[in-house]
Amino acid sequence: SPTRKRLLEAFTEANGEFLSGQALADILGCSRTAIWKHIEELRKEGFELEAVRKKGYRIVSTEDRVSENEIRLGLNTKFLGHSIHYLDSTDSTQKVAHKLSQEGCPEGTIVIAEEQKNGRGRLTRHWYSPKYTGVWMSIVLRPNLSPQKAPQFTLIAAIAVVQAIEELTNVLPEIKWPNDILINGKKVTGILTELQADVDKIDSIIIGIGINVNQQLSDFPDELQSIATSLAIESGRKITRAKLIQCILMKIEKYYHVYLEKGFAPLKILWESYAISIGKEIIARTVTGEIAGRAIGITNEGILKIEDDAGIIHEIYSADIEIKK
Ligand code: BTX
Repeated sequence: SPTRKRLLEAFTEANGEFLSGQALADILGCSRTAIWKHIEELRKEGFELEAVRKKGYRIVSTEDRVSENEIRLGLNTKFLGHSIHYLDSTDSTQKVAHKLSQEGCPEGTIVIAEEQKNGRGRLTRHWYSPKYTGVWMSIVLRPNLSPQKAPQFTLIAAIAVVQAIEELTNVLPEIKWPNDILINGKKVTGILTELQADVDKIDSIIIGIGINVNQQLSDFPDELQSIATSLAIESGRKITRAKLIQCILMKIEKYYHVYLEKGFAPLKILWESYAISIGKEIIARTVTGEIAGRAIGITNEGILKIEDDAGIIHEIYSADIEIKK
């Protein structure tokens, strides 16, 4: 609610100092009893508030949460993230977003969870999503396009995530086609784009973004320790997840507009500037087999082109890529 938003802003400005009940009531134009009720609500959400007689209230420390209020405060988008579904724990935000989309939720709806018990990767893979340390988010878009365009949205999301990471940390991530973002060769982000569509028209696109943010290496299970990393490990400091989410949403919205107005061409160039596999010898493992050759670029559809030793160009829709040394 607007009152809650202003209350949070007042505490943010007070910067840890006390605000009296009367001062808050004046700022918000409501009774002291109403203030007390809002404070209780904030407490339930995980804000640590201290109340001292004759002094008033202050926020001792805001726990790092990605609740609706924290995402909303400072989010400068036109539509993206205006409807937020926040869950403390869920199976998979993709699953929730699919359901909301079928029920007709507005474009730009997002689902965010503190933890996923059954996070999904591509095919039947699992995405490890421990509590309070990452960004586990799904975004519903409803572009009026043919389903063939869907892979482009993975690439648009990847551009947004790379730029947001660059803006909030001192590290420079790279994109590995189609859906991985790496830092120093280790996976920090996975993107999963799924569709609800007819044969010729997209009903909704559901972009799932998983980012390892504040984990330490020992927080990862053994099998991930050599292949995964987090922003905290790479940058050496804790990152506020809500800020990262806001930054990503603003960039996705920006590039979505560019896309709708100018098509994929300007984004393709931007994407290629962050991609590591282009120009390299690679092996692409698809569900039907392996193709080895040189990655020569992506098509205007976002599909990878590989030229093999015989000079034949293969177009790959989805694969796991190994870059040869
Ligand atoms: P992917 O199939 O490309 O990658 C999955 C593989 O990545 C796993 O088999 C494992 O080896 C590795 N992996 C699993 N968890 C992690 C992790 N936390 N960090 C690094 N590597 C990992 C990538 O699929 C797409 C992932 C999308 C996740 C988002 S989270 C929000 C949304 N909800 C949901 O259920 N999935 C998406």
